[in-house]
Amino acid sequence: MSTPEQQAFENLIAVVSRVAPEIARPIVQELFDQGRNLKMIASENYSSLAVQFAMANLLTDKYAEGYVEYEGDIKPRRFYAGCENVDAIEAQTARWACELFGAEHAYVQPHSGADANLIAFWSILTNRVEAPAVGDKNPATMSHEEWEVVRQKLGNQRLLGPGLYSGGHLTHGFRHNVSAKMFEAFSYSVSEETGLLDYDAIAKQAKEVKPLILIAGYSAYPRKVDFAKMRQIADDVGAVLMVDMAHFAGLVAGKVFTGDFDPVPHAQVVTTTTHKTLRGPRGGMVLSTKEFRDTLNRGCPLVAGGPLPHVMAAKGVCFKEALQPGFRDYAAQIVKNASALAASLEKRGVKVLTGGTENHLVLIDLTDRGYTGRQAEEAFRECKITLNRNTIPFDENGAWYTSGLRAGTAALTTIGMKEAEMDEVASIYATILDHMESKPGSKAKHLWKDAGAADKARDGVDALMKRFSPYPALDLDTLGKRFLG
Ligand code: DSN
Repeated sequence: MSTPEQQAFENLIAVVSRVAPEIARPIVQELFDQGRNLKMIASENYSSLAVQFAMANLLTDKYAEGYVEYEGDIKPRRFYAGCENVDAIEAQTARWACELFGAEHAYVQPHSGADANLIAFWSILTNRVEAPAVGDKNPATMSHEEWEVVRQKLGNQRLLGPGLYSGGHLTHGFRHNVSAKMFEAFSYSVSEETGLLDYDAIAKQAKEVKPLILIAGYSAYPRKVDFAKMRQIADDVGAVLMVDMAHFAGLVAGKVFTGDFDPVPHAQVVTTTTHKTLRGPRGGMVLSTKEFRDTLNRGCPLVAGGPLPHVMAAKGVCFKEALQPGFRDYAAQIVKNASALAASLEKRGVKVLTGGTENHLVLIDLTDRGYTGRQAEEAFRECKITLNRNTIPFDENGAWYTSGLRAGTAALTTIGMKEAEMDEVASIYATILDHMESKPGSKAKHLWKDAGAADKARDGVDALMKRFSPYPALDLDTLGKRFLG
């Protein structure tokens, strides 16, 4: 087989290999790993080769600090010369982002989701706190004393976001993250009885805390969020609603989450990554109403340095792919698969948090099994399934060992798996979980009750992955012979 993709991939690796075979080899090895293991980390996916190739070029060399206005004619506002091609890429990518999500504004420069959240925080702080305090003065020419008053105000604001143990992200106010150091941060939890968000309790807490920013969104919550309700809660206390849709951006783009469950019409600021369910390159983005457009566009110098033009190009390819009608079928299938996986697991006695899922992820509760999430994560990897351990609400094992597992279906859906395959996957999960040694309190490496179970699980994965390929346009045998020997 010699497709254009095969030739391009081989040539690209050959060029790298001439300089650094030590780097070329693990790149090719990763291709084999991702094709042989079940890829079930809920925040990962397989991007297309078009997305990947858009990043593998000289755009990485270009400095383009500043931004480009893209409404109507392109108007560059750069700190560097020679950015015409990057202007065209950034403008096109931002326009596609607005079209895909129905957003008023898109800032496509953030390098990651954490970066996007930091830029969003500072854009809100600049608009809502700094601008009224500064008035028509220029911060750069204010006296030290005058600026100190503004700076104290900026550093004296409150954030209310989902707790880490209730599915929130580190950047939503976790003490070890800068978000809890720059804000006085408060967390809301899911209900202890149902594991679900309790909007009345969040509203009550918001009235007590009176935050500048209310965050909605999650990294590990298996249900839809009612963003219309969250906006009402924010409005009632004068807060800005910021939604982190990093995990479910693909479900928003694919119109699985609509109406009250689509964050874009309800939140003033929406942040995301582009590499999870959205299936693009590793990167971030912020969408907003017009109110925050100008402060977001000044992400540099506000927070960020130079953008990554090669990654913006790949984001553009991703958005164009997601605008195709087939993406809606893909997004719908991700959720059908997660739901089928949850049901098949429960049928086999595996406890699933909240009894199921409405999105791309399933959270498995290991509390009664006598081993930790960390031990289970290792056992799964040994059986060729890559997923991650995760805290569950009110977890007594802490964030390192944990009592849960998080599994996502975005990547397996990309390679064509459907509900029938999810039943096979659930059967392999049950084989692993039911044959791990139960040693309550042990933090040591996991043990098997029956070593044959691991072989059985691995055979199950091999049988499945023989029928699916992440990159049908690539001939792995040829690549393996040439680069792995
Ligand atoms: N690390 C991502 C996740 O796995 O959810 C979020 O940053």
